[in-house]
Amino acid sequence: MFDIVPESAIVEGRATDAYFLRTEEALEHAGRNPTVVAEVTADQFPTGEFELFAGVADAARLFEGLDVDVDAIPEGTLFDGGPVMRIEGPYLEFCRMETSLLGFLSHPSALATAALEARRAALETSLLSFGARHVHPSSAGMVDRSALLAGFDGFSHVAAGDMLEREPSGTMPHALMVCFGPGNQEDAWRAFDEAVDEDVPRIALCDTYDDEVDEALRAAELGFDSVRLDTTGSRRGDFRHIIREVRWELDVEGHEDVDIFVSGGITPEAIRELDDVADGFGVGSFITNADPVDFALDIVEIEGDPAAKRGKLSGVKEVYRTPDGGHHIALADEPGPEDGDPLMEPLVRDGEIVAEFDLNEAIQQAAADARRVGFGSES
Ligand code: PCP
Repeated sequence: MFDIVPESAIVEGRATDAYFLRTEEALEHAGRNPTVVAEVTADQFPTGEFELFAGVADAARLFEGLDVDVDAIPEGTLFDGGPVMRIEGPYLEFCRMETSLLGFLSHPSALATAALEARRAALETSLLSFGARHVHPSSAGMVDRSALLAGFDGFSHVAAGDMLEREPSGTMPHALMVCFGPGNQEDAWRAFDEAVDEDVPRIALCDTYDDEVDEALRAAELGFDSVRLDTTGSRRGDFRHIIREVRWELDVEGHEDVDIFVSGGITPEAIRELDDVADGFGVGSFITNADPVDFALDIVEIEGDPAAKRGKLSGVKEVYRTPDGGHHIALADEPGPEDGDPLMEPLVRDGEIVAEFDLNEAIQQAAADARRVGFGSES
C-alpha cells in the first residue's frame, strides 16, 4: 500500500544495490569467496568532530544465521574516525547486506548526534522529539529512539511509543484551536481538559489568535499546568522577549507554577539562548534535517593479509578511548595507547547475536561518553 521496502527484503538481502548481486554472480562464477575482514568507517582519522553511534541492534539482525563474526563499538558510544564495526567471514556471506547495514547505521547515528547537540545545550531542561512529521512514517520509531538515546526526555509519536514501549508526550495542535475559532480558545482548552485522560499533562497552546501573554494568562486562569508557545516565524520578532514577558505576567498574576514550553524551529543555539526562560523544548527539524553519517564498508584484510582500496587504511583496527577523552585508532595486533580502553565488543559470533541491547544502558553510556569526550562543551 505504501512505498516501503518490506522487512523480509531486508532480512533476505534484497534491500541492496544491484551491483552486490552482480558481484555475487561474478565471484561464484570465478569460484572465489575469500575470507575477509571488512570495517564500517566514516572518517579514517580523527577530525575533532565526535558523532554518536546508533542503530546497532537493527544492524546486528542482518547477520543472524550468517557464517560471520561481527564486533562493534556499543550503541551510545561516541566516535571520531576509525572503525565502528568489523565483520569477519567469507565475503559472499555478507556481500549483499552492505546497503542495508550502512543505512541502519548512517541515519540513526546522524539523528542521535544532532539530538545530542540539543541535549548538551540544556542538560536539565525537558526536551521532546517532535520530528516524526518530517520523515517517512516507517522511520518515526527510529527518529524518536535516536532522540532518546541522546538523552531526550520524550517524544510525540504514538506508534514509536508502541515500538519503544514508552508513553508518547505532547500537547495540542493549532488545528484543535482553529476548530473552535477565534475568541473561543477557552472552549478548546476546556474540551481538551474535560476529554483527555487525567494522566496527560495540561499544556495549552497559546499563540493561535491573540497575543501570547493574553492567551497564556487565560489558559492559566482555566487551571492549565503549562503553556506552549510555538509562535510562527513571521510573527516571532524577539522570541526571548516574548517568553520573558509571558513569564513576567504569569508571575504577576500568581501563576509562578505554570511552566512555559517552546517549539518551532528550535536549534541548540535557540536552546542556549532560551534555556533560562523556558521550561522545556520541542525539537523536530533540527534532528531530522541531519545529514546521514557518511559510513562506508571497506575490506581491510583478505585471507589474513592487509588490504585496502586507495584512500582507505589497510589492516584490522581497534579504537580506544584515552583517559583525556580522545579517540585513538591503532592496528588491532599492536599495543594500544597507555590506559586506553578498547571500544570494540563482540556483537555476533557464528551468526548468533551475542550482545545485549538495552536502551536505558545505551542512554547512560551516551551521556557518560559525551561528558568524557567533552561533546558540545566548546559551545
Ligand atoms: C510544532 C512546530 C513544528 C513542529 C512542532 C516540529 O508544531 O510548529 O512544525 O518542530 P520543528 O519546527 O522543530 O520541526 P505544532 O505547533 O504542533 O504544529 P501545528 O501548527 O501543525 O499545530
